[in-house]
Amino acid sequence: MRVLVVGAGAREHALCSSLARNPVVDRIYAAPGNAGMREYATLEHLSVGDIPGIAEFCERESIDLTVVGPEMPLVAGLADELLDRGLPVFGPTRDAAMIEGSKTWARELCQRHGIPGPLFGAFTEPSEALAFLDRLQAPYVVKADGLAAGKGVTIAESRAEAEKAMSTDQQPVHPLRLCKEVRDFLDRDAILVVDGQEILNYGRQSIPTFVPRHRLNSGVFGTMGIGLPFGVGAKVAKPDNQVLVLHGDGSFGLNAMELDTCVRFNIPVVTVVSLNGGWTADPNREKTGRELGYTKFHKMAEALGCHGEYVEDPAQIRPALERAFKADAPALVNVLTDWRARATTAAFSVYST
Ligand SMILES: Cc1ncc(C[n+]2csc(CCOP(=O)(O)OP(=O)(O)O)c2C)c(N)n1
Ligand SMILES: [Mg+2]
Repeated sequence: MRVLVVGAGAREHALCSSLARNPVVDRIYAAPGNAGMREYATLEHLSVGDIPGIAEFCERESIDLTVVGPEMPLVAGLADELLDRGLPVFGPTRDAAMIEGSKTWARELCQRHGIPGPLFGAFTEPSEALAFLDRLQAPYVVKADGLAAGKGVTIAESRAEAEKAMSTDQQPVHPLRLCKEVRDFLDRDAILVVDGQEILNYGRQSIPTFVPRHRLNSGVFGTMGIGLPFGVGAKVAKPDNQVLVLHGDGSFGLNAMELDTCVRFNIPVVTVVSLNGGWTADPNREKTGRELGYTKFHKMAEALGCHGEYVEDPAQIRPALERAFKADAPALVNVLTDWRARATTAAFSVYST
């Protein structure tokens, strides 16, 4: 039997490895597959969305069974096309795949057929969504509609508590307040880059982005320093979108001279530095080598030809952001933040900075 596996991820790798153990399977193809699957399958340069291409390949190579991994081609009708041509396929038709194609559709289906599920609402207007939340009790689960595609969920423990923590006008500025100002300022299609540790964790927890690929992070604990370079690349790729890089002061220092690149090539990225005076927070003043001092990055930026802002008062963050985005030049907003503010996160490993 000749089998084609459509997809390129870990799921499809597992499918190939299981199929390979079946004695009736003589040959496996993967479209497009990945390098790890070579052990089991012949890789074909076909994208998962190329429905006619996949169907023609099946006919040409006399494929006996096609196994489809990802939901995107299923929702686009790959199984329907293969069935129309009399080609056996393991995977739901377009209509059936809709259950993975839209969360709203899936929830409505469950509701129609009395399948137990949580109370839910689907909204396109933020104000309506917020009004709905007022009727519920925390925690809330928030999901974006559209292809499931492993987008995940946001679980909000308490809206009021979160907003309260983010609204504090303490000085030095709490990083969450800085995040709130950034969140409230950004356009919906803004590109956000965050790098550092505390500020990355706070930012991840509190500033949403709404457009696929409009968020670039430095990862869980790694590749620190890529914030500004990512921002430069993003602004070159999408000059008409707001590009804001939210940086820890330590991580910013690693590639700070990219401000000069911005000036030389006229790339008006806005960098906001959470100036907490060191690597990560240190509430008990116990970390050796943590202190970096309070570098005048805004002065450095000005010296290089950027627009520079220094902010200590949380109420001044927004006006500074407005001036930075209007400056028509690369800009840096240096915000003095609290060295004690340590973000709480789920532990990924025993390693901690
Ligand atoms: C190149 C590199 N070096 C070291 C680390 C370890 N590390 C992760 S976050 C961090 C401190 C970040 O400090 P800062 O950028 O000031 O952000 P803050 O946590 O203070 O908000 C360090 C040292 C790393 N991830 N990457
Ligand atoms: Mg820092």
